[in-house]
Amino acid sequence: MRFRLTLLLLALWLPISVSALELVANGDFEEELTPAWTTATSGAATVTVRATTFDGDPDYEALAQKGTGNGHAKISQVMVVPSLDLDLSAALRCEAYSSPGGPWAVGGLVIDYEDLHGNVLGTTLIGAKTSLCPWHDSGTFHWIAAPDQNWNDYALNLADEIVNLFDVDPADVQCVRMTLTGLVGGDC
Ligand SMILES: [Ca+2]
Repeated sequence: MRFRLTLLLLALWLPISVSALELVANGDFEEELTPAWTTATSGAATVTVRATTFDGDPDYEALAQKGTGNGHAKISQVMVVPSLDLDLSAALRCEAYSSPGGPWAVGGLVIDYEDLHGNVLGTTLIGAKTSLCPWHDSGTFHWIAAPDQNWNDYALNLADEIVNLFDVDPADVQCVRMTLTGLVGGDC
């Protein structure tokens, strides 16, 4: 049996804020995922849940997981942003595996910079990928590699981060979409 799997086990704790304004609804997952978060899946063996048991604390975390076969599991939220001077913090545990010759896999947090019409202008991705993943840094894409498969804390200022996306004009960005993603193959 060929073993093709991507696992994304991640808790998102992301108080994204401008001054005292909290932009992410239910960012600690202490309430049911919907309606603040939207889940989407394709393919087999997908999981999009929240639970208290993914780390050692009694609070909730969220999991987006895609198992064997092409497809994805996503938990996302889009927010209108008054500016990109936003401090994002997230605790993530990101994993990606593939068998030799199998499809590539990605697990992580996708940050899409969008206009008001939902057009993606650029993307930052924090996560793990397998060696055949075709996504590489460009003028519209910046990869931040998870250092290992343990829980790690990340902190980004989005105005500073978007400088890495040199083909994106920050003034064009009006929305930010956060997506916990487990992805296998070219389906994204
Ligand atoms: Ca917990």
